Amino acid sequence: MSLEEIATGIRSMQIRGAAEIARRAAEGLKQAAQSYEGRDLQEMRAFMEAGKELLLASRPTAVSLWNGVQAVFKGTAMVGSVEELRTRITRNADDFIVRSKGAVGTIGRFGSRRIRPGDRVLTHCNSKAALSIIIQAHKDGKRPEVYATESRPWRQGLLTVRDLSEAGINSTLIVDSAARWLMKDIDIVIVGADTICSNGALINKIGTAQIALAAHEARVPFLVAAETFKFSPKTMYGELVEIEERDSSEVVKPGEVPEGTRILNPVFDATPAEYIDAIVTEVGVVPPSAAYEIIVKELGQDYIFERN
Ligand code: RUB
Repeated sequence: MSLEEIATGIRSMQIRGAAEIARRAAEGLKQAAQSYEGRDLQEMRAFMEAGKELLLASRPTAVSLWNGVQAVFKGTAMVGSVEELRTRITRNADDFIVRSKGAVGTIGRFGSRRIRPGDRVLTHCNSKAALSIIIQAHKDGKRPEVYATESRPWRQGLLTVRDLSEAGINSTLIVDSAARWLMKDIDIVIVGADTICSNGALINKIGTAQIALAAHEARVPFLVAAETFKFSPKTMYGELVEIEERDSSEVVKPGEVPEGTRILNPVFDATPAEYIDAIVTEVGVVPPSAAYEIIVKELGQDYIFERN
């Protein structure tokens, strides 16, 4: 797939989910580097930069895309030839993809320890990291009873129940507005992350924040499954996370509402750190207050230039 096709796929949601977006972008940049046929280093740098900008403009909220792209370009300023640049980008992209896939498995194993036999688990949207915990707990013989929200308007909940079914887990689908009603019967909530801010706030699929609020009210533990590349160095330098708003056609069909009705379609929201019990990462299960440390230790070195 060309970078244009990948960017279009991300924009149109054919490629979706924070980790998958990042991996596909890394793979695309690698292919682009390998397809460059010129011999001019400056020209190749400009070609790769254009590709990077195209990908970064495809969806604004998930920092995984930005972190993935940064990882691919790591150390490329030092290289002295087209061949070196190609090799460096290829190696970086491969490393990022392997590490990110490995992280999902590790998160599953760490997170499964937080699930007790027979726990009733609620999840939202379709997060491969959150599902890794649930599926691992199932494999560990804990037989969790899983509830999935529909996740309007894209209905990623249907993907979740399918993923669960393929793993041998029968689950229950609920409409989003049933989350608080159901909370009295839930033992633990597990969701994924698009971005974790330096103050520990979670940015994830719209509706996550109200599920967290309902969990907090009902004293139900709220767990976030997030690879370290979901943490945002940009927020450490003061940047706010842009919440993507998508087209109204995703919410209503033409003619369904009176003319002049405004449709708001924000697709992510922010859950404050105080509603999060723990974040399961591949480097450990941490409180949201550790976000700053994770950014500095796992990602910070690469973003030193941002300080200026
Ligand atoms: C997906 C979503 C997921 C996170 C984490 O939103 O909010 O919870 O991206 O997913 P969308 P993962 O469908 O709009 O991309 O754990 O798979 O990275």
